[in-house]
Amino acid sequence: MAKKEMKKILVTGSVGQIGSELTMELRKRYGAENVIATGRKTEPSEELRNSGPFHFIDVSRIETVEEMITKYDIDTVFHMAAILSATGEKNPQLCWNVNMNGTINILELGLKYEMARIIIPSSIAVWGPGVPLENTPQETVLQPTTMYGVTKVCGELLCDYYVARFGLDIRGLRYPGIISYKTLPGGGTTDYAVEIFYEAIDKGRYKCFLGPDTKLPMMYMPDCIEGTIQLAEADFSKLKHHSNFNHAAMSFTPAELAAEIKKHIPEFEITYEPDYRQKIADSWPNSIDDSAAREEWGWRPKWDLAAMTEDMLKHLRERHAAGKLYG
Ligand code: AKB
Repeated sequence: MAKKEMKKILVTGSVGQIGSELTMELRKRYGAENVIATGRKTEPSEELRNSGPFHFIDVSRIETVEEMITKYDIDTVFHMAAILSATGEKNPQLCWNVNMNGTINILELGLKYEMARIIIPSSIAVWGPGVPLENTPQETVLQPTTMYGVTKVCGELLCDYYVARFGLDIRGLRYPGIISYKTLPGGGTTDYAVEIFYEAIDKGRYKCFLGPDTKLPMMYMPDCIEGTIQLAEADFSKLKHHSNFNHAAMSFTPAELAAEIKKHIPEFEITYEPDYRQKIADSWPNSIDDSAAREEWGWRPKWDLAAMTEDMLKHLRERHAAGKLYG
């Protein structure tokens, strides 16, 4: 019989853009000593290392994960470690190895140690050409054209299989592009929407690797963290979906984001030089329908484009003034 409480939490990918902020919030809510942060290679920030346990592991090597689970009597995993879309296209085998072997290792250990809960995010990358581009429904054909998308579709199916076959409590959301000012993202197609803020402040101009009219679903980090924890804490018996909730907040194009930044930095200039990431972005929806998340666990985003832009610039200006824009 699985334990039901989330008491001892392991976060994989805790040095990454989402993992780093998620770990700090979980430490606030569940106690610093109860949240074990892990990463693969990148050194953690001082905040992350000094606020609770931190270890290096490799999610594709099951023994390194199992060592953490037995050492700390882990009952919950937030599995954030993944190779994202752009890096995945440069190195598809690495993407498959980390994303698929990492996921099945976590699921197998979840069974072996009768875990209370496992949270494994998915992404808007599950979609490919041919889906309705506006308000893409929860249930629609999943035919991604990137390796990252392939691993996310397989991951969703695998998670749902472990729920149905073994009764494991697994939850996951399809993240849009996530925007934040604490940790830079790496290897994604939506990363332009973070880089643009740093360069607007640092140089007053930005060369965007996507074209001006490339509309994509996006979300500010506080909404991402709140939604992730809200889903993790939701009543399992009320969930009809498990591993694949569409998770939405706002959608915009690079030109619309630049216009919003210009309201605060009138001299800001943007130019466009689309590269290989344009093709990836073109295969993803413009906006997604998150009504299943709203109905089944009460999801409501708080941040829109205007509020997010103002907040990003405020925090990054403070960092710039302190000579620490890039940390
Ligand atoms: C990426 O761009 O690859 C990620 C994602 C949308 O999952 N940010």
